Amino acid sequence: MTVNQKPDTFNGSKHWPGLIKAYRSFLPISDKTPIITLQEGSTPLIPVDSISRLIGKKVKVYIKYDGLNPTGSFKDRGMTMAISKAKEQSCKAVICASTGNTSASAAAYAKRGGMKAFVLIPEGYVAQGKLAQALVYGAEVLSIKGNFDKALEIVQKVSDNFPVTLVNSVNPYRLQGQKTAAFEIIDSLGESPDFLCIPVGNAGNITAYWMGFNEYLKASKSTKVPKMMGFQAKGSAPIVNKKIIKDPQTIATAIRIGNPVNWEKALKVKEESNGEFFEVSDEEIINAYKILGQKEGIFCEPASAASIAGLIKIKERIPEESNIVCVLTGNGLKDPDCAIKNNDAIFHTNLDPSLDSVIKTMGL
Ligand code: AN7
Repeated sequence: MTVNQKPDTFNGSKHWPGLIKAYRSFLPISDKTPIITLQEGSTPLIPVDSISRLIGKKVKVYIKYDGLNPTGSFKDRGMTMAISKAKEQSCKAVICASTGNTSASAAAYAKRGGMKAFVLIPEGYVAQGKLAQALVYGAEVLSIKGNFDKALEIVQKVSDNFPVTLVNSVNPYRLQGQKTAAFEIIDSLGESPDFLCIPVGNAGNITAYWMGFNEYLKASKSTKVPKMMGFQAKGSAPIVNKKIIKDPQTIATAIRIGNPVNWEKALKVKEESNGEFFEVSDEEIINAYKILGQKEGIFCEPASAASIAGLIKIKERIPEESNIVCVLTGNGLKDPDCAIKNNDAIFHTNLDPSLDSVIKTMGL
């Protein structure tokens, strides 16, 4: 199986129109829906040979680099749908709880659609890049002295009682948009992979991918579906441990979630796909994060590296010659603090600004 080049024309034009127009016939869109888009989607599927070699057994590993979406995460796939439908329903304001990426995406798309965006975030646990985005896109940011799960509880009540649309993944349009990532993988490979490895927080994305793989199977675009392998961060792994985590902890703040809203759906995905859930430690996450950076030139945020960390952890279970796609959900630039603290670079500082000192330091 080889990766097909994306066609360089789309409906006769060289311009990718965004995922709603590209996959319109698979989405709940009518002629009346105003399409609010930043031309999200069409992200690269990149072979990562150093990871393939690490797994061995002639497997082929690809990453779906969804950190290359307009606001740097997969959330844009769901947000173009959620905000377009909110606009269709004449909504004036949206709200979400977020570990960071949803707030950045909601803010960007709401503003593009001429709406207000309110975002609730857990104080002290949102990576700097994500907070910067929400502020620059002009969201109203409400930072609470509590975790994501508490924030979600509050925004659900706000949207139940006030004319503000909830754009967390309980909004069904979010998953509709996110399922297009599965379409793109099959469009690139010409077939479904054997395994999909994906980080799990609220378990919306794993649910959306499973929907996408099944819809493409039904449309005869593929002949099989993958085993869905979900990875949670140790310390924030309620599904793996079969219990709500009151005070979730992990370096991967994006998936620092103790009571996933799509928990039941995730269990169904696991069962139907013959998949499995595992937890990966912060150490395993950072190891995968560094391999991607140093060996592949790919920079993702720590939560995303959980998919690669998970694959490495379960490599004994992977059969020979499997095709595996690992989803990299968010861009590395989202979390510069993590990057600065966790790398093996040689970084010389305080040098004299002279040719001599530079040459000497370089060992030439
Ligand atoms: C990079 O932004 O929940 O399992 O509020 O940002 O669908 O929740 C983020 C989740 C994986 C988990 N990777 O996806 C939020 C939020 C990244 C993420 C997940 C998130 P789900």
